[in-house]
Amino acid sequence: MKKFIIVLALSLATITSAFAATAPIVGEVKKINLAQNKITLKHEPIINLDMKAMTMVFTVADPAMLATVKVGDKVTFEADRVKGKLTVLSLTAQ
Ligand SMILES: [Cu+2]
Repeated sequence: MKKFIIVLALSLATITSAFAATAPIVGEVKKINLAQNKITLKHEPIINLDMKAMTMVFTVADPAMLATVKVGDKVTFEADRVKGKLTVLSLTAQ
């Protein structure tokens, strides 16, 4: 019985993470626009946004993020639609 409960807990954890609002995405910085608070990223498919791999412009949630990366950096990031704009919520250089 105890084993069953552990298995159930693990399955629930897996299901919860699979349906999380955002998931880390692998990408590369192509362009940084400090004046407009935007970043161009070449990204892998984004499941939560139903997007294939492409290069596109995102708004960043926090302008300070733009100072942590440079063009050419490989990054992991999270993105979602915020007030209708595709927005980078977190950004980390690899
Ligand atoms: Cu895209």
